[in-house]
Amino acid sequence: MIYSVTLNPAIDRIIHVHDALTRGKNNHVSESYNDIGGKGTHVSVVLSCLDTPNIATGFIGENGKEELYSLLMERKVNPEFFVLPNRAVRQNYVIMDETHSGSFMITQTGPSITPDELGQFTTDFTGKLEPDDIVVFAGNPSRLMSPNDYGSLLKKVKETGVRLIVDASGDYLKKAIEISPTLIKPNQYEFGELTQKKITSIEDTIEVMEKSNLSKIDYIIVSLGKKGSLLFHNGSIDHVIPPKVKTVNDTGCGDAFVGGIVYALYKNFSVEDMLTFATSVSASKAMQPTSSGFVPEEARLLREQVTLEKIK
Ligand code: TA6
Repeated sequence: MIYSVTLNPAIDRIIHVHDALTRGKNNHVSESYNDIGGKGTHVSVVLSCLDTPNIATGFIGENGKEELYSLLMERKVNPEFFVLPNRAVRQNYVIMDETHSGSFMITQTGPSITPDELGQFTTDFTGKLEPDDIVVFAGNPSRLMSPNDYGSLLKKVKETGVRLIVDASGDYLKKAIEISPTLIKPNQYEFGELTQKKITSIEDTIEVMEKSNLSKIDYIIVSLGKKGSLLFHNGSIDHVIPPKVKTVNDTGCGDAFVGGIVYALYKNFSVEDMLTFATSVSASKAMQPTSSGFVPEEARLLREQVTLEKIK
């Protein structure tokens, strides 16, 4: 089974405004709608779009649970979250204007989790896991959870023998690499923060990677936005370049990419196929007005425009 773990899911309130979003001015809404927020949840939406059974888990506030569950089930995702009584699902705001130069993301902190609840979730979740499962922790927990608590949860999950994929940032990513997960996918900025190095180019990324002590991690994918992604695996380095698409909503493109990677690992694709597939999924996501989801047929056509370069 594939499990996506979102420790701090959200409902995204997506708002389009006329003209350019401007301070001090009354910005008029042209359109607004809601979608699934959080990152693991988006990985599950991609897998369900590909008719691949998966379970979306993590923590969820009691208030707002029904709305998020119905959004997930509309997308054929099977939610099995640990419910936090008397607390609310966080709401994030994704604002887009007519400049089409990317979204504004405003995110809430999310609910607190008691040590007992964390302990109970850890026991329940690790008790379900089988060694041939794939587990994806995507998105940071709420800032109310310490990196140490996050790290010990990951450690207990890793000890079950599953393939563990982590998409996190900052101190949470630092904690994750201590347990050598199967795959991490920092973006250029997060990789720079992790290695304490200023990274501005593909060459910088390769140089820093080759000097780093991250070799115990099977797959390291550094996403570079429109410049594509670099995959470091077994001493080889591959660079994938995405197709040019008309971006409608860039929110969740990184999550969709991770969803494509997970599907490819599950289907035992070659690393080349894994990269081109995930890149086409992410490109199709960019063309959607929502935060999550993609169109498989569209991704299939876009994949022909994806470029792969073997660097080493
Ligand atoms: O990656 C997109 C997204 O998951 C949005 O749906 C939005 O909810 C936000 O990012 C949440 O990010 P965070 O890092 O706060 O978990």
